[in-house]
This record gives sequence, C-alpha cells and structure tokens, in this order.
Amino acid sequence: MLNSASARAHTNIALAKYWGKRDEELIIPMNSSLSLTLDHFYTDTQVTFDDSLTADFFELDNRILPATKLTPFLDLVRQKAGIKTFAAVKSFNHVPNQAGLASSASAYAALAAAASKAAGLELTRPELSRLARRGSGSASRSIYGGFVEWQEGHDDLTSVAVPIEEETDWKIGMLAIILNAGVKKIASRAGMQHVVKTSPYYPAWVKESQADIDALKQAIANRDFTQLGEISESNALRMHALNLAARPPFSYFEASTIRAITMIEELRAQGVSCYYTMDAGPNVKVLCQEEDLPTIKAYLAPAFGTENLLFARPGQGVKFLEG
Ligand code: 2P0
Repeated sequence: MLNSASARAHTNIALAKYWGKRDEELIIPMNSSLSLTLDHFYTDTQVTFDDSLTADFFELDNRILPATKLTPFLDLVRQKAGIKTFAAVKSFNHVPNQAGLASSASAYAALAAAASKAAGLELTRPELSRLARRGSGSASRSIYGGFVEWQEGHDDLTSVAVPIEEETDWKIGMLAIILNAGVKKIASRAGMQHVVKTSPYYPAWVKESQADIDALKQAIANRDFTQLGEISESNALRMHALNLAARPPFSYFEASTIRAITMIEELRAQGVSCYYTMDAGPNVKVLCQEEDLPTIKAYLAPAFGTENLLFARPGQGVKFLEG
C-alpha cells in the first residue's frame, strides 16, 4: 500500500474559549466555544501510508521529529480504515516569523483530513471535526472557515464543531502582536486540567460561557462589532482569571502583555473600536475592523515593531491539496 493525500487547515482564535475537559481521552470540553478561523496562519500536511515503513515518521518544516505524539492519532485513523500500515507525515507551518501562533488547531485539522483521505476514508466534515478533536480540542473548529462553534456535546458523536458563518463579508480581523515567539511556559493541556481541579471560579466560568456564546452569535447576526469585542475581551480575561485563582496560581501574561493591553485600552479611549484576546501564551491578539487597522498599527508599531504586528482576515475551512 502506498497512498498519499495532502490538506491545508487554518488556525483559529477563540472569542469564547475552551479551557477544561470533561473527558480527557475523548477530549469532550466542559463548555462550548466559539472561534474565528484566520486566513494568514495555516498548516499544510501530507500523509503517506507506506507498506515499506517500520514505524510512523514525522517531519515538520523539513526537520525530523519523534512521531510519538502522532502515532496514537494515526492509530485512530488506522482503526477506522481497518489498516495497519505506518505513515510518513510531512507538515509545513505557514506562520510568519515563528509567531507562536502555530497552534495544534491547524496541525490536527490538516492531519485529520490528510490522514483519513490517505487511508481511503471519505469522511464528512462533521466526522472530520470529531476526528480532529481527538488530536486537539481546538482543531475541531479549524475544519470550518469564518465563525465556528464547537458544541460541547456529551460524547464522541455529539461533541463537534458547526459553522456559524463560513464565508463572512464582515470586514474584521485579528492583529496579532508578537511579544514572545518562544515555547509556552505551561502547556494548554496541563493548564486547563489544573484549573478544573483547583480554581474556585471554575463553575462560574462554565455557567457564563453559554451566555457569552449566545451574545456572540447575536453580535455576529447583527454585525454589532462593539458587542462582539466586549464579550470576547471579557471572556478572555475570565479565562486568565481562572489561572490566577488556581492553586498554585499561574499566568501566561508577561510584562509586555500588560503593556499591549493598556495600549489597546488607550486606543479605545481615543475612540478607536478595538478589543484584545489572549490564549495560552503572552501574545495579544487585537480584534478590529479593517478600516481601523492603519490607526491601530501606527499606534502600536513604535512599541512593538511593525514586523511583530501580523494581521489576518477570516479564513477558510480545511481543504485537500493536490499531491
Ligand atoms: C481555545 N485554547 O479555545 C483555548 C483558549 C487555548 C486558550 O484550545 O488539550 O491545544 O489539545 O485539547 O486545543 C488550546 O488548547 O488543547 C486551546 P487540547 P488545545 O482556543
């Protein structure tokens, strides 16, 4: 057997975040989440099932890496397809400047699509979303473009992403401020596990998540940018408050994170509509309307450098590539 397939998936940034699992093995989240898929940051992955291989093989950006993390995921694909063949996986992360945005979301969404096709499976997009979820929760959302909701569900079948508005004509996007492109201090998986166990605010977080998602959907339907931004920013701060309230506490913020946040608040005080969100790292992403981008960049560039300001528009869902 020598079967190959390639796929491209874009990363996504959550406006209402996923931060905690109900089921660690199946990756069923504690609450639903809502994200925006971005056009500028993506992963291309080629998977080849090859009878001559004696183990799975993994290459990322032309560097050979251990395949230990990928093998359990490839086992799921092999099990579904009824094959035992090992695979060679070649990935390229298309993220300028090693921006620290190359998340597992685009990686597992591209891998799910390429591996399932190469194994001879023809999965529907809901099936691809569920498969990607098994690699990394946020990857379930990268199967779709635009605004996407990962519905928490209660088991493998029902925990799946659905598109809210795949092809959006809304002229908005995310300006990523790259503050530190290094490896994150605490892996998302460990961080979220720790807050579920020890943060006294956790039940309140879960309860408020659904209200945030409802309000975000309303904002999207009404093209209400202020509501979209206010809810996203508040949701991000509440996620990070869980970390500060954990025992022992931890934080992804660095001094430059606070500096960036303060500057976004200053811009807002000057009448520019822009809002921030942060994930499991120090970088700040600014949700803004395209028309305000020149003003925002001009204000931030002296502090952070133009080369560290990367703008992305709403992007597409996963697609298969030739070869
Ligand atoms: C999110 N993050 O909703 C949240 C916000 C980071 C902060 O999903 O354990 O790599 O592989 O399911 O998806 C990052 O966590 O975690 C993430 P696993 P994942 O985007």
